[in-house]
Amino acid sequence: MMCFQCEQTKHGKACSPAEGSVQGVCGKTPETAALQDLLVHYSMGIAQYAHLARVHGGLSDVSVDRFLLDSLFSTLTNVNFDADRFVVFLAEAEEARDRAKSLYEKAVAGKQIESAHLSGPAEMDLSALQGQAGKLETIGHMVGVNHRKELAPNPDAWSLGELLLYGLKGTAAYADHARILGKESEAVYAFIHEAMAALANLPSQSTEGLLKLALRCGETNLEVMELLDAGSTGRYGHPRPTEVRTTPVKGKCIAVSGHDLRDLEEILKRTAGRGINVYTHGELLPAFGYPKIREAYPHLVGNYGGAWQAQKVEFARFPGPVVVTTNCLIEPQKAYKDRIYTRGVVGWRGVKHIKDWDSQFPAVIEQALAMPGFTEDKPKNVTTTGYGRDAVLSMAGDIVNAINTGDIKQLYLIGGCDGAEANRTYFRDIATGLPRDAVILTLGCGKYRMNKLPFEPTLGGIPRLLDMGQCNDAYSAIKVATALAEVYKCDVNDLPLQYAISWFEQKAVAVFLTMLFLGLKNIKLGPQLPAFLTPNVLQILADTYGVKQVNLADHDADLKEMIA
Ligand code: FS2
Ligand code: SF4
Repeated sequence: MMCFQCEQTKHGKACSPAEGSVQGVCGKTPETAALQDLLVHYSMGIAQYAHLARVHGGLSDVSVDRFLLDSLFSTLTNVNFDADRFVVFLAEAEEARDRAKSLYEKAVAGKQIESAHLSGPAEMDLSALQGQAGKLETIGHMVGVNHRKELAPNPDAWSLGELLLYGLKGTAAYADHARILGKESEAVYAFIHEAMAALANLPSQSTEGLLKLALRCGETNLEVMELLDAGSTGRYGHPRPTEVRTTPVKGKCIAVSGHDLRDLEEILKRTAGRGINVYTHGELLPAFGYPKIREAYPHLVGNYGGAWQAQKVEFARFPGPVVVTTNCLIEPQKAYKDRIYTRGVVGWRGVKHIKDWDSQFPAVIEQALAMPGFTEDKPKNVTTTGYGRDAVLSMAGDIVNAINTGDIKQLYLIGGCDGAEANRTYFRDIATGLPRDAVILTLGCGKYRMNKLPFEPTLGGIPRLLDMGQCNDAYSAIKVATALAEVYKCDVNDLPLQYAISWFEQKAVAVFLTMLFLGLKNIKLGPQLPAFLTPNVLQILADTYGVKQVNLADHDADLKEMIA
Protein backbone atom coordinates (compact mmCIF):
# COMPACT_ATOMS: atom_id res chain seq x y z
CA MET A 1 0.00 0.00 0.00
CA MET A 2 1.00 3.59 -0.47
CA CYS A 3 -0.95 6.42 1.09
CA PHE A 4 0.23 9.85 2.16
CA GLN A 5 -2.97 11.83 2.13
CA CYS A 6 -3.01 12.84 5.80
CA GLU A 7 -0.76 14.60 8.24
CA GLN A 8 -0.04 11.57 10.45
CA THR A 9 1.40 9.55 7.57
CA LYS A 10 4.26 7.28 8.62
CA HIS A 11 7.52 9.14 9.29
CA GLY A 12 5.97 12.18 7.62
CA LYS A 13 6.50 10.39 4.29
CA ALA A 14 3.99 7.65 3.50
CA CYS A 15 2.15 4.68 4.92
CA SER A 16 3.94 2.17 2.75
CA PRO A 17 6.18 -0.88 3.10
CA ALA A 18 9.15 1.38 2.24
CA GLU A 19 8.49 3.21 5.52
CA GLY A 20 7.97 -0.04 7.38
CA SER A 21 4.17 0.18 7.38
CA VAL A 22 2.17 -2.99 6.92
CA GLN A 23 -0.97 -0.88 7.29
CA GLY A 24 -1.85 2.79 7.65
CA VAL A 25 -1.09 4.65 10.86
CA CYS A 26 -4.86 5.22 10.91
CA GLY A 27 -5.50 1.48 10.85
CA LYS A 28 -6.38 1.24 7.15
CA THR A 29 -5.40 -2.20 5.85
CA PRO A 30 -3.67 -2.74 2.49
CA GLU A 31 -6.88 -4.46 1.34
CA THR A 32 -9.06 -1.44 2.15
CA ALA A 33 -6.43 0.98 0.82
CA ALA A 34 -6.37 -0.85 -2.53
CA LEU A 35 -10.16 -0.93 -2.77
CA GLN A 36 -10.29 2.79 -1.96
CA ASP A 37 -7.68 3.48 -4.62
CA LEU A 38 -9.72 1.51 -7.13
CA LEU A 39 -12.87 3.40 -6.18
CA VAL A 40 -11.10 6.74 -6.68
CA HIS A 41 -9.70 5.57 -10.01
CA TYR A 42 -13.07 4.29 -11.18
CA SER A 43 -14.71 7.52 -10.04
CA MET A 44 -12.34 9.42 -12.33
CA GLY A 45 -13.74 7.33 -15.20
CA ILE A 46 -17.30 8.18 -14.15
CA ALA A 47 -16.29 11.84 -14.04
CA GLN A 48 -14.81 11.64 -17.55
CA TYR A 49 -18.21 10.61 -18.96
CA ALA A 50 -20.19 12.97 -16.72
CA HIS A 51 -17.97 15.92 -17.62
CA LEU A 52 -18.24 15.35 -21.38
CA ALA A 53 -22.01 14.74 -21.15
CA ARG A 54 -22.27 18.23 -19.62
CA VAL A 55 -19.89 19.86 -22.06
CA HIS A 56 -21.46 18.38 -25.20
CA GLY A 57 -25.09 18.11 -24.25
CA GLY A 58 -25.69 19.97 -21.02
CA LEU A 59 -26.76 16.62 -19.55
CA SER A 60 -26.38 15.50 -15.98
CA ASP A 61 -27.80 12.91 -13.63
CA VAL A 62 -28.09 13.83 -9.98
CA SER A 63 -27.67 10.20 -8.90
CA VAL A 64 -24.23 10.19 -10.57
CA ASP A 65 -23.39 13.58 -9.04
CA ARG A 66 -24.30 12.37 -5.56
CA PHE A 67 -22.57 9.04 -5.97
CA LEU A 68 -19.27 10.80 -6.63
CA LEU A 69 -19.62 12.78 -3.41
CA ASP A 70 -20.15 9.61 -1.38
CA SER A 71 -17.42 7.79 -3.21
CA LEU A 72 -14.81 10.47 -2.54
CA PHE A 73 -15.99 11.12 1.02
CA SER A 74 -15.74 7.42 1.88
CA THR A 75 -12.00 7.50 1.09
CA LEU A 76 -11.19 10.38 3.44
CA THR A 77 -8.96 9.63 6.40
CA ASN A 78 -10.78 8.04 9.36
CA VAL A 79 -14.06 7.54 7.52
CA ASN A 80 -14.47 4.01 6.22
CA PHE A 81 -12.16 1.09 6.94
CA ASP A 82 -14.55 -1.67 5.91
CA ALA A 83 -13.28 -3.52 2.82
CA ASP A 84 -16.69 -5.19 2.38
CA ARG A 85 -18.36 -1.80 2.06
CA PHE A 86 -15.91 -0.85 -0.69
CA VAL A 87 -16.82 -3.98 -2.64
CA VAL A 88 -20.43 -2.72 -2.53
CA PHE A 89 -19.33 0.83 -3.42
CA LEU A 90 -17.52 -0.57 -6.46
CA ALA A 91 -20.66 -2.35 -7.67
CA GLU A 92 -22.57 0.92 -7.28
CA ALA A 93 -19.75 2.69 -9.09
CA GLU A 94 -20.25 0.46 -12.08
CA GLU A 95 -23.93 1.34 -12.19
CA ALA A 96 -23.10 5.04 -11.90
CA ARG A 97 -20.50 4.65 -14.65
CA ASP A 98 -23.10 3.04 -16.93
CA ARG A 99 -25.51 5.90 -16.32
CA ALA A 100 -22.80 8.51 -16.96
CA LYS A 101 -21.72 6.68 -20.12
CA SER A 102 -25.29 6.61 -21.46
CA LEU A 103 -25.59 10.33 -20.79
CA TYR A 104 -22.39 10.94 -22.67
CA GLU A 105 -23.56 8.81 -25.62
CA LYS A 106 -26.84 10.70 -25.66
CA ALA A 107 -25.00 14.02 -25.53
CA VAL A 108 -22.84 13.24 -28.56
CA ALA A 109 -25.44 11.24 -30.57
CA GLY A 110 -26.17 12.73 -33.97
CA LYS A 111 -23.66 15.50 -33.45
CA GLN A 112 -20.60 16.04 -35.57
CA ILE A 113 -18.44 15.56 -32.53
CA GLU A 114 -15.61 13.22 -33.01
CA SER A 115 -16.31 10.65 -30.36
CA ALA A 116 -13.64 11.70 -27.90
CA HIS A 117 -11.47 8.77 -27.02
CA LEU A 118 -12.04 8.31 -23.36
CA SER A 119 -8.83 6.68 -22.26
CA GLY A 120 -7.53 5.75 -18.84
CA PRO A 121 -10.03 5.16 -16.03
CA ALA A 122 -13.05 5.46 -18.37
CA GLU A 123 -11.81 2.39 -20.24
CA MET A 124 -11.80 0.23 -17.15
CA ASP A 125 -14.60 -2.31 -16.93
CA LEU A 126 -15.05 -4.14 -13.64
CA SER A 127 -18.27 -5.91 -14.60
CA ALA A 128 -16.68 -9.39 -14.64
CA LEU A 129 -15.08 -8.87 -11.22
CA GLN A 130 -17.92 -7.44 -9.17
CA GLY A 131 -18.20 -8.98 -5.73
CA GLN A 132 -14.76 -10.59 -5.96
CA ALA A 133 -12.89 -8.70 -3.27
CA GLY A 134 -9.52 -10.36 -3.89
CA LYS A 135 -9.49 -9.60 -7.62
CA LEU A 136 -10.68 -6.06 -7.10
CA GLU A 137 -7.95 -5.58 -4.51
CA THR A 138 -5.29 -6.82 -6.96
CA ILE A 139 -6.33 -4.18 -9.48
CA GLY A 140 -6.60 -1.56 -6.75
CA HIS A 141 -2.94 -2.08 -5.88
CA MET A 142 -2.08 -0.99 -9.42
CA VAL A 143 -4.01 2.29 -9.66
CA GLY A 144 -3.08 4.33 -6.59
CA VAL A 145 -0.56 7.03 -5.77
CA ASN A 146 2.40 5.31 -7.45
CA HIS A 147 0.41 4.74 -10.64
CA ARG A 148 -0.36 8.45 -10.77
CA LYS A 149 3.31 9.17 -10.17
CA GLU A 150 4.21 7.10 -13.24
CA LEU A 151 1.59 8.88 -15.36
CA ALA A 152 2.38 12.44 -14.31
CA PRO A 153 4.67 14.38 -16.64
CA ASN A 154 6.95 15.33 -13.74
CA PRO A 155 7.10 15.04 -9.92
CA ASP A 156 5.65 18.51 -9.37
CA ALA A 157 2.65 17.78 -11.59
CA TRP A 158 2.17 14.56 -9.62
CA SER A 159 2.35 16.51 -6.37
CA LEU A 160 -0.16 19.13 -7.57
CA GLY A 161 -2.41 16.36 -8.84
CA GLU A 162 -2.40 14.82 -5.35
CA LEU A 163 -3.09 18.26 -3.82
CA LEU A 164 -6.04 18.62 -6.19
CA LEU A 165 -7.34 15.11 -5.50
CA TYR A 166 -7.25 15.56 -1.71
CA GLY A 167 -8.82 19.02 -2.05
CA LEU A 168 -11.59 17.41 -4.12
CA LYS A 169 -12.11 14.73 -1.46
CA GLY A 170 -12.55 17.42 1.19
CA THR A 171 -14.81 19.48 -1.06
CA ALA A 172 -16.92 16.39 -1.79
CA ALA A 173 -17.23 15.69 1.94
CA TYR A 174 -18.47 19.22 2.63
CA ALA A 175 -20.76 19.05 -0.41
CA ASP A 176 -22.21 15.83 0.98
CA HIS A 177 -22.89 17.57 4.31
CA ALA A 178 -24.58 20.44 2.40
CA ARG A 179 -26.64 17.98 0.32
CA ILE A 180 -27.88 16.29 3.48
CA LEU A 181 -29.02 19.73 4.65
CA GLY A 182 -30.86 20.26 1.34
CA LYS A 183 -28.31 22.34 -0.56
CA GLU A 184 -26.72 21.26 -3.84
CA SER A 185 -25.17 23.10 -6.75
CA GLU A 186 -24.84 22.12 -10.37
CA ALA A 187 -21.72 24.29 -10.65
CA VAL A 188 -20.09 22.36 -7.82
CA TYR A 189 -20.84 19.01 -9.43
CA ALA A 190 -19.62 20.31 -12.78
CA PHE A 191 -16.29 21.37 -11.30
CA ILE A 192 -15.76 18.13 -9.38
CA HIS A 193 -16.31 16.18 -12.60
CA GLU A 194 -14.11 18.47 -14.67
CA ALA A 195 -11.28 18.23 -12.15
CA MET A 196 -11.58 14.46 -11.70
CA ALA A 197 -11.60 14.08 -15.49
CA ALA A 198 -8.42 16.18 -15.63
CA LEU A 199 -6.81 13.82 -13.11
CA ALA A 200 -7.89 10.92 -15.30
CA ASN A 201 -5.80 12.54 -18.04
CA LEU A 202 -2.80 13.26 -15.83
CA PRO A 203 -0.18 12.67 -18.57
CA SER A 204 -1.46 15.67 -20.50
CA GLN A 205 -1.64 18.08 -17.54
CA SER A 206 0.90 20.80 -16.86
CA THR A 207 2.00 22.01 -13.43
CA GLU A 208 0.49 25.43 -14.21
CA GLY A 209 -2.84 23.87 -15.23
CA LEU A 210 -2.97 21.70 -12.12
CA LEU A 211 -2.14 24.64 -9.84
CA LYS A 212 -4.99 26.58 -11.44
CA LEU A 213 -7.34 23.64 -10.93
CA ALA A 214 -6.25 23.38 -7.29
CA LEU A 215 -7.09 27.06 -6.75
CA ARG A 216 -10.42 26.56 -8.53
CA CYS A 217 -11.00 23.67 -6.16
CA GLY A 218 -10.52 26.20 -3.34
CA GLU A 219 -13.01 28.51 -5.06
CA THR A 220 -15.53 25.68 -5.45
CA ASN A 221 -15.03 24.69 -1.83
CA LEU A 222 -15.89 28.26 -0.83
CA GLU A 223 -19.20 27.90 -2.67
CA VAL A 224 -19.75 24.55 -0.98
CA MET A 225 -19.07 26.01 2.47
CA GLU A 226 -21.52 28.81 1.74
CA LEU A 227 -24.13 26.19 0.82
CA LEU A 228 -23.35 24.24 3.95
CA ASP A 229 -23.70 27.40 6.04
CA ALA A 230 -27.04 28.15 4.36
CA GLY A 231 -28.16 24.56 4.97
CA SER A 232 -27.32 24.49 8.68
CA THR A 233 -28.41 28.04 9.56
CA GLY A 234 -31.54 27.73 7.39
CA ARG A 235 -32.62 24.61 9.23
CA TYR A 236 -31.44 25.32 12.75
CA GLY A 237 -31.09 29.13 12.96
CA HIS A 238 -27.91 31.15 13.38
CA PRO A 239 -25.63 29.89 16.16
CA ARG A 240 -25.59 32.02 19.29
CA PRO A 241 -22.99 31.99 22.07
CA THR A 242 -23.96 29.10 24.31
CA GLU A 243 -22.43 27.51 27.37
CA VAL A 244 -22.07 23.77 26.98
CA ARG A 245 -21.71 21.47 29.94
CA THR A 246 -18.56 19.34 29.65
CA THR A 247 -19.16 17.09 32.64
CA PRO A 248 -21.68 14.24 32.84
CA VAL A 249 -25.08 14.34 34.46
CA LYS A 250 -26.64 11.33 36.13
CA GLY A 251 -28.68 9.15 33.80
CA LYS A 252 -28.81 6.85 30.78
CA CYS A 253 -26.93 8.17 27.81
CA ILE A 254 -26.03 8.10 24.13
CA ALA A 255 -23.08 9.97 22.60
CA VAL A 256 -23.15 11.25 19.02
CA SER A 257 -19.86 11.94 17.24
CA GLY A 258 -18.84 13.26 13.80
CA HIS A 259 -20.26 16.34 12.09
CA ASP A 260 -23.77 15.46 10.91
CA LEU A 261 -26.41 17.75 12.44
CA ARG A 262 -29.28 15.90 10.71
CA ASP A 263 -28.24 12.62 12.29
CA LEU A 264 -27.98 14.32 15.68
CA GLU A 265 -31.46 15.78 15.17
CA GLU A 266 -32.82 12.35 14.23
CA ILE A 267 -31.34 10.83 17.39
CA LEU A 268 -32.67 13.66 19.55
CA LYS A 269 -36.18 13.23 18.13
CA ARG A 270 -36.13 9.50 18.70
CA THR A 271 -34.77 9.69 22.26
CA ALA A 272 -37.06 12.50 23.45
CA GLY A 273 -39.12 11.34 26.42
CA ARG A 274 -37.25 8.03 26.67
CA GLY A 275 -35.22 8.93 29.76
CA ILE A 276 -31.96 9.11 27.82
CA ASN A 277 -29.53 12.01 27.87
CA VAL A 278 -27.72 12.76 24.63
CA TYR A 279 -24.14 14.06 24.55
CA THR A 280 -22.27 15.49 21.61
CA HIS A 281 -18.73 14.29 21.04
CA GLY A 282 -15.87 15.73 18.96
CA GLU A 283 -16.99 17.95 16.11
CA LEU A 284 -20.65 17.92 17.15
CA LEU A 285 -20.08 20.18 20.19
CA PRO A 286 -21.03 23.30 18.16
CA ALA A 287 -24.51 21.83 17.61
CA PHE A 288 -25.37 23.47 20.94
CA GLY A 289 -25.06 26.90 19.32
CA TYR A 290 -28.05 26.30 17.01
CA PRO A 291 -31.25 27.60 18.64
CA LYS A 292 -33.50 25.05 16.97
CA ILE A 293 -31.40 22.21 18.35
CA ARG A 294 -30.61 23.56 21.81
CA GLU A 295 -34.09 24.85 22.57
CA ALA A 296 -36.04 21.94 21.11
CA TYR A 297 -34.20 19.14 22.88
CA PRO A 298 -33.48 19.68 26.59
CA HIS A 299 -32.20 16.11 26.83
CA LEU A 300 -29.15 17.22 24.82
CA VAL A 301 -27.29 17.74 28.07
CA GLY A 302 -23.65 18.28 27.28
CA ASN A 303 -20.52 17.45 25.36
CA TYR A 304 -18.59 14.35 26.29
CA GLY A 305 -14.82 14.11 25.80
CA GLY A 306 -12.62 15.94 23.36
CA ALA A 307 -11.24 15.51 19.86
CA TRP A 308 -11.30 12.28 17.88
CA GLN A 309 -7.91 10.87 18.84
CA ALA A 310 -8.94 10.18 22.44
CA GLN A 311 -11.96 8.06 21.54
CA LYS A 312 -10.37 4.72 22.44
CA VAL A 313 -10.22 5.84 26.06
CA GLU A 314 -13.30 8.05 26.08
CA PHE A 315 -15.70 5.65 24.34
CA ALA A 316 -14.48 2.81 26.57
CA ARG A 317 -15.50 4.89 29.61
CA PHE A 318 -18.78 6.16 28.20
CA PRO A 319 -21.60 4.17 29.85
CA GLY A 320 -23.86 4.04 26.80
CA PRO A 321 -23.92 3.54 23.02
CA VAL A 322 -22.01 5.84 20.66
CA VAL A 323 -23.14 6.77 17.14
CA VAL A 324 -20.40 7.98 14.75
CA THR A 325 -22.02 10.03 11.99
CA THR A 326 -18.90 11.01 10.00
CA ASN A 327 -15.15 11.23 10.47
CA CYS A 328 -13.17 10.72 12.60
CA LEU A 329 -13.51 7.06 13.49
CA ILE A 330 -10.55 5.05 14.77
CA GLU A 331 -10.29 1.35 15.45
CA PRO A 332 -13.12 0.43 17.84
CA GLN A 333 -11.80 -1.37 20.90
CA LYS A 334 -13.21 -4.57 22.34
CA ALA A 335 -14.47 -2.61 25.36
CA TYR A 336 -17.07 -0.80 23.25
CA LYS A 337 -17.19 -2.49 19.84
CA ASP A 338 -20.62 -3.93 20.59
CA ARG A 339 -22.07 -0.51 21.40
CA ILE A 340 -20.60 1.72 18.69
CA TYR A 341 -22.64 2.37 15.54
CA THR A 342 -21.71 4.00 12.25
CA ARG A 343 -23.84 6.07 9.86
CA GLY A 344 -23.61 7.42 6.33
CA VAL A 345 -20.31 6.76 4.59
CA VAL A 346 -18.56 5.74 7.83
CA GLY A 347 -17.70 2.10 8.41
CA TRP A 348 -15.59 -0.46 10.23
CA ARG A 349 -15.84 -4.18 9.57
CA GLY A 350 -17.89 -5.87 12.29
CA VAL A 351 -19.34 -2.61 13.61
CA LYS A 352 -23.12 -2.20 13.33
CA HIS A 353 -24.17 0.29 10.67
CA ILE A 354 -27.44 2.23 10.92
CA LYS A 355 -28.97 2.49 7.47
CA ASP A 356 -32.59 2.72 8.47
CA TRP A 357 -33.57 4.70 11.58
CA ASP A 358 -36.97 3.07 12.05
CA SER A 359 -35.82 -0.52 12.03
CA GLN A 360 -32.31 -0.17 13.47
CA PHE A 361 -32.29 2.68 15.96
CA PRO A 362 -34.69 1.09 18.50
CA ALA A 363 -31.90 -1.39 19.33
CA VAL A 364 -29.60 1.52 20.20
CA ILE A 365 -32.24 2.94 22.53
CA GLU A 366 -32.73 -0.46 24.15
CA GLN A 367 -28.98 -0.78 24.64
CA ALA A 368 -28.80 2.68 26.22
CA LEU A 369 -31.63 1.79 28.60
CA ALA A 370 -30.00 -1.52 29.51
CA MET A 371 -26.65 0.09 30.33
CA PRO A 372 -25.89 1.81 33.64
CA GLY A 373 -25.48 5.31 32.24
CA PHE A 374 -23.77 7.89 34.47
CA THR A 375 -24.51 7.02 38.08
CA GLU A 376 -23.90 10.49 39.48
CA ASP A 377 -23.73 14.14 38.50
CA LYS A 378 -20.21 15.45 38.17
CA PRO A 379 -19.49 19.06 39.20
CA LYS A 380 -20.54 21.33 36.36
CA ASN A 381 -17.86 22.61 34.00
CA VAL A 382 -18.63 24.44 30.79
CA THR A 383 -17.14 25.65 27.54
CA THR A 384 -18.70 28.19 25.20
CA THR A 385 -19.46 27.71 21.52
CA GLY A 386 -21.76 29.38 19.00
CA TYR A 387 -19.68 32.29 17.67
CA GLY A 388 -20.80 31.76 14.09
CA ARG A 389 -20.56 34.57 11.55
CA ASP A 390 -23.92 36.11 12.47
CA ALA A 391 -23.12 36.19 16.19
CA VAL A 392 -19.65 37.67 15.61
CA LEU A 393 -20.85 40.18 13.04
CA SER A 394 -23.60 41.30 15.40
CA MET A 395 -20.72 42.34 17.70
CA ALA A 396 -18.85 43.97 14.81
CA GLY A 397 -19.40 47.48 16.22
CA ASP A 398 -17.88 46.45 19.56
CA ILE A 399 -15.00 44.65 17.85
CA VAL A 400 -14.19 47.66 15.64
CA ASN A 401 -14.48 49.92 18.66
CA ALA A 402 -12.14 47.71 20.68
CA ILE A 403 -9.65 47.66 17.81
CA ASN A 404 -9.87 51.45 17.44
CA THR A 405 -9.34 52.06 21.16
CA GLY A 406 -6.44 49.58 21.21
CA ASP A 407 -8.21 47.14 23.55
CA ILE A 408 -7.87 44.53 20.80
CA LYS A 409 -4.49 44.69 19.10
CA GLN A 410 -4.59 41.48 17.10
CA LEU A 411 -6.84 38.69 15.92
CA TYR A 412 -5.64 35.12 15.49
CA LEU A 413 -7.26 32.20 13.75
CA ILE A 414 -5.90 29.14 15.56
CA GLY A 415 -7.61 25.87 14.82
CA GLY A 416 -8.45 23.26 12.26
CA CYS A 417 -7.93 19.60 13.01
CA ASP A 418 -6.62 17.92 16.10
CA GLY A 419 -4.54 14.77 16.09
CA ALA A 420 -2.63 12.34 18.23
CA GLU A 421 0.90 13.74 17.92
CA ALA A 422 2.32 15.25 21.09
CA ASN A 423 3.69 18.22 19.14
CA ARG A 424 0.16 19.49 18.50
CA THR A 425 0.51 21.19 21.89
CA TYR A 426 2.17 23.86 19.72
CA PHE A 427 -1.28 25.29 18.95
CA ARG A 428 -2.24 25.48 22.62
CA ASP A 429 1.12 27.06 23.47
CA ILE A 430 0.66 29.69 20.78
CA ALA A 431 -2.86 30.48 22.05
CA THR A 432 -1.81 30.72 25.69
CA GLY A 433 1.38 32.64 24.85
CA LEU A 434 -0.46 35.48 23.13
CA PRO A 435 -0.67 38.87 24.84
CA ARG A 436 -3.92 39.63 26.65
CA ASP A 437 -4.94 42.09 23.98
CA ALA A 438 -5.36 39.36 21.37
CA VAL A 439 -8.64 37.71 20.37
CA ILE A 440 -8.52 34.12 19.14
CA LEU A 441 -10.96 32.72 16.63
CA THR A 442 -11.02 28.94 16.67
CA LEU A 443 -12.91 26.17 14.91
CA GLY A 444 -12.69 22.49 14.05
CA CYS A 445 -11.68 19.77 16.46
CA GLY A 446 -8.39 21.68 16.90
CA LYS A 447 -10.37 23.85 19.37
CA TYR A 448 -10.03 21.17 22.03
CA ARG A 449 -6.41 22.22 22.53
CA MET A 450 -7.70 25.45 24.09
CA ASN A 451 -11.46 25.57 24.61
CA LYS A 452 -11.44 24.65 28.28
CA LEU A 453 -8.69 27.11 29.24
CA PRO A 454 -9.46 30.48 30.80
CA PHE A 455 -8.80 33.32 28.37
CA GLU A 456 -9.27 36.56 30.21
CA PRO A 457 -10.15 39.37 30.40
CA THR A 458 -12.85 40.17 27.85
CA LEU A 459 -11.74 43.00 25.58
CA GLY A 460 -14.31 45.76 25.22
CA GLY A 461 -16.94 43.11 25.94
CA ILE A 462 -15.49 40.65 23.43
CA PRO A 463 -14.40 37.26 24.83
CA ARG A 464 -10.79 36.41 24.07
CA LEU A 465 -11.63 33.00 22.61
CA LEU A 466 -14.45 32.67 20.10
CA ASP A 467 -15.40 29.13 19.04
CA MET A 468 -16.83 29.55 15.55
CA GLY A 469 -17.94 25.92 15.17
CA GLN A 470 -16.88 22.82 13.32
CA CYS A 471 -14.25 22.66 10.58
CA ASN A 472 -17.42 22.72 8.42
CA ASP A 473 -17.95 26.29 9.60
CA ALA A 474 -14.71 27.75 8.23
CA TYR A 475 -16.99 29.91 6.07
CA SER A 476 -17.85 31.91 9.21
CA ALA A 477 -14.20 32.81 9.78
CA ILE A 478 -13.85 33.87 6.14
CA LYS A 479 -16.97 36.05 6.35
CA VAL A 480 -15.77 37.74 9.52
CA ALA A 481 -12.33 38.46 8.01
CA THR A 482 -13.79 39.87 4.79
CA ALA A 483 -16.35 41.95 6.72
CA LEU A 484 -13.58 43.50 8.84
CA ALA A 485 -11.56 44.23 5.71
CA GLU A 486 -14.60 46.05 4.31
CA VAL A 487 -14.98 48.13 7.48
CA TYR A 488 -11.33 49.16 7.32
CA LYS A 489 -11.41 49.45 3.52
CA CYS A 490 -8.27 47.37 3.30
CA ASP A 491 -7.05 44.11 1.87
CA VAL A 492 -7.78 41.21 4.16
CA ASN A 493 -4.01 40.66 4.42
CA ASP A 494 -3.65 44.14 5.89
CA LEU A 495 -5.85 43.29 8.87
CA PRO A 496 -4.12 42.51 12.16
CA LEU A 497 -5.10 38.86 11.61
CA GLN A 498 -2.70 35.91 11.81
CA TYR A 499 -3.26 32.26 11.00
CA ALA A 500 -1.92 29.15 12.74
CA ILE A 501 -3.70 26.24 11.09
CA SER A 502 -3.51 22.67 12.32
CA TRP A 503 -4.37 20.27 9.54
CA PHE A 504 -4.91 16.55 9.56
CA GLU A 505 -7.13 15.27 6.76
CA GLN A 506 -8.51 16.21 3.37
CA LYS A 507 -11.30 18.56 4.51
CA ALA A 508 -8.46 20.70 5.83
CA VAL A 509 -6.78 20.49 2.41
CA ALA A 510 -9.98 21.85 0.82
CA VAL A 511 -10.14 24.74 3.33
CA PHE A 512 -6.43 25.43 2.79
CA LEU A 513 -7.06 25.70 -0.97
CA THR A 514 -9.95 28.08 -0.26
CA MET A 515 -7.61 30.25 1.81
CA LEU A 516 -5.12 30.29 -1.07
CA PHE A 517 -7.87 31.08 -3.57
CA LEU A 518 -8.83 34.07 -1.41
CA GLY A 519 -5.21 35.18 -1.46
CA LEU A 520 -4.74 34.91 2.32
CA LYS A 521 -1.06 35.23 3.09
CA ASN A 522 1.43 34.01 5.69
CA ILE A 523 -0.47 30.96 6.90
CA LYS A 524 1.48 28.95 9.44
CA LEU A 525 0.59 25.32 8.82
CA GLY A 526 1.41 22.19 10.75
CA PRO A 527 2.44 20.29 12.66
CA GLN A 528 3.97 18.66 9.54
CA LEU A 529 3.63 19.97 6.01
CA PRO A 530 1.79 17.67 3.59
CA ALA A 531 4.04 14.80 2.51
CA PHE A 532 2.54 14.95 -0.99
CA LEU A 533 3.98 18.39 -1.68
CA THR A 534 7.37 18.37 -3.41
CA PRO A 535 10.04 20.92 -2.43
CA ASN A 536 9.28 22.87 -5.62
CA VAL A 537 5.56 23.04 -4.88
CA LEU A 538 6.26 24.07 -1.29
CA GLN A 539 8.54 26.78 -2.63
CA ILE A 540 5.76 28.07 -4.90
CA LEU A 541 3.40 28.20 -1.91
CA ALA A 542 6.04 29.94 0.21
CA ASP A 543 6.96 32.47 -2.48
CA THR A 544 3.42 33.26 -3.60
CA TYR A 545 1.48 33.00 -0.36
CA GLY A 546 4.06 33.00 2.41
CA VAL A 547 2.92 29.54 3.57
CA LYS A 548 5.28 28.28 6.26
CA GLN A 549 5.51 25.28 8.55
CA VAL A 550 4.89 26.08 12.20
CA ASN A 551 8.11 26.22 14.20
CA LEU A 552 7.70 23.16 16.41
CA ALA A 553 11.15 23.48 17.91
CA ASP A 554 10.64 27.07 19.01
CA HIS A 555 7.05 28.23 19.24
CA ASP A 556 8.28 31.41 20.95
CA ALA A 557 9.95 32.39 17.69
CA ASP A 558 6.61 32.01 15.89
CA LEU A 559 4.86 33.96 18.63
CA LYS A 560 7.35 36.81 18.35
CA GLU A 561 6.95 36.87 14.58
CA MET A 562 3.16 36.88 14.75
CA ILE A 563 2.96 39.50 17.47
CA ALA A 564 5.42 41.72 15.61
FE1 FS2 B 1 -11.47 16.77 13.17
FE2 FS2 B 1 -11.47 14.58 12.06
FE3 FS2 B 1 -13.52 18.09 11.22
FE4 FS2 B 1 -11.39 16.55 10.53
S1 FS2 B 1 -13.00 15.14 13.64
S2 FS2 B 1 -9.77 15.97 12.04
O1 FS2 B 1 -11.69 14.57 10.07
O2 FS2 B 1 -13.26 16.89 9.87
O3 FS2 B 1 -11.72 18.42 11.75
FE1 SF4 C 1 -1.61 6.68 6.41
FE2 SF4 C 1 -3.18 8.82 6.64
FE3 SF4 C 1 -3.33 7.24 4.52
FE4 SF4 C 1 -4.22 6.40 6.90
S1 SF4 C 1 -5.04 8.08 5.64
S2 SF4 C 1 -3.00 5.23 5.43
S3 SF4 C 1 -2.67 7.34 8.24
S4 SF4 C 1 -1.58 8.52 5.11
